Amino acid sequence: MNPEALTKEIKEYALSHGAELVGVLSPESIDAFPEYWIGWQVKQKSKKTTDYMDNPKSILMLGYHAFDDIHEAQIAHNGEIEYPVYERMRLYTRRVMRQLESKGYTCIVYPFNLSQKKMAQLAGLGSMGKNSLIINPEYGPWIRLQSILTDAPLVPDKEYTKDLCGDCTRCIDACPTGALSPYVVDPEKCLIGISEKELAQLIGQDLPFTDFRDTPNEVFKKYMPRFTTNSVLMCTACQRACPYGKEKRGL
Ligand code: B12
Ligand code: SF4
Ligand code: SF4
Repeated sequence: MNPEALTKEIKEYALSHGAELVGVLSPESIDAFPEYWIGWQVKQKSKKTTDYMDNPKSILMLGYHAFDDIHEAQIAHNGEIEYPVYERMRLYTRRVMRQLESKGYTCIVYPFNLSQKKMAQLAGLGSMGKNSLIINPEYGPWIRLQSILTDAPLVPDKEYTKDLCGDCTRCIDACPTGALSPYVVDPEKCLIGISEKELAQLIGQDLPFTDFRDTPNEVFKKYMPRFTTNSVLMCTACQRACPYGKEKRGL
C-alpha cells in the first residue's frame, strides 16, 4: 500500500475508533527540538525517537475530546494517582496500534519522553495556547493527547503555525493560583501539580486509604472539591475561560 493510501486508511480508522483529531509528524521534526525536561515530580530528560525504535518513520498524534467533567477525575489508589480518562484513551489508541501491527508495522504507544504538546502542534492539531495547552479551533483546550511512534511510512501533516491566542489573556486571569504566564505553567502553583504533592504528603501519614478531605491545604480544598472519598475533580479554570471549544463542550 502506498503511503498516501495507508495514511488515509489509518486516519479514518482512528477517527471511527474514538479519536476526534488525528495528525502525522515526522520523527525528524520532533528530534530537531533542543533537549528539554519532561514530567513534574519526577523529571526526566527528553529523548529522541531513535531511543525508542531502530527505524522510526512516523508519529501519529491522536486527540480525544474531554467532553464531560467526569474526564477530570483524579483518583488516589495504592499510593498513586489514577486518571481514568487516560485509560479510556489508551484503549482507543491500542485499537489503532493493532490495526497498524496487523499490516506488519511496529508501534510504540505513548513514548513518554517526547513532548505531546509540541508533537501535536507539529502534526497540525492546534496551537500552543497561553494556558500552556494545545488549543484547537473547534475543541479549544479540551483535548487530551496520545501518540504512536511507528515504522509505518505515513505522510506528515503541515505544522500548525497560527497563534490562536492573539491579545487574549483570559486563562491567565482566570487561574486561581497565578500559575500561568504566557505559554508556561508553573507546576509548583498549578493545582494539578499541588494535588500530586498533597497525595505524597497524605501517604506519609499512613492513612488506611487516601482521603482527600484530610488535606490541610485550603487552596486545594476550595478549588478542587472532593468528588468521592478518594477522588477530586481537577481544576479546569484555565480551560473554561478559553473562548475556543465552548460550544463543543456545552459551556
Ligand atoms: C508534567 C505534566 C503536567 C505538569 C506540568 C505541566 C507542564 N510543564 O507542561 C502539571 C501537573 C502541572 C500538569 C497539569 C495539567 N496537564 Co499535564 N502533562 C504533563 C506531562 C506528563 C509532561 C509535560 C511536560 O513536562 N512537558 C515538558 C515541557 C518542558 O515541554 P512542553 O510544555 O511540552 O513545551 C515544549 C514546547 O511546547 C515548547 N514551547 C514552550 N513554550 C512555547 C510557546 C509557543 C508559542 C510554542 C509554539 C511552543 C512552546 O517548548 C517546550 C520544550 O521546552 C504531559 C504528557 C507528556 N508526556 O507530554 C501532560 C499534558 C501536557 N497535560 C495535559 C493536561 C490536559 C493537563 C491538565 C489540564 C490536567 C488534566 N486534566 O490532565 C493540567 C493543565 C495545566 C496547564 N494549564 O498547563 C495534556 C495537554 C493536552 C493539551 N490540550 O495540550 C498532556 C499532553 C497529557 C495528555 N496526554 O493529554 N501537567
Ligand atoms: S489547571 Fe487550574 S491551577 Fe492549573 S493552570 Fe489551569 S487554572 Fe491554574
Ligand atoms: S483563554 Fe485566550 S489566551 Fe488563553 S489559551 Fe484561550 S485563547 Fe489563548
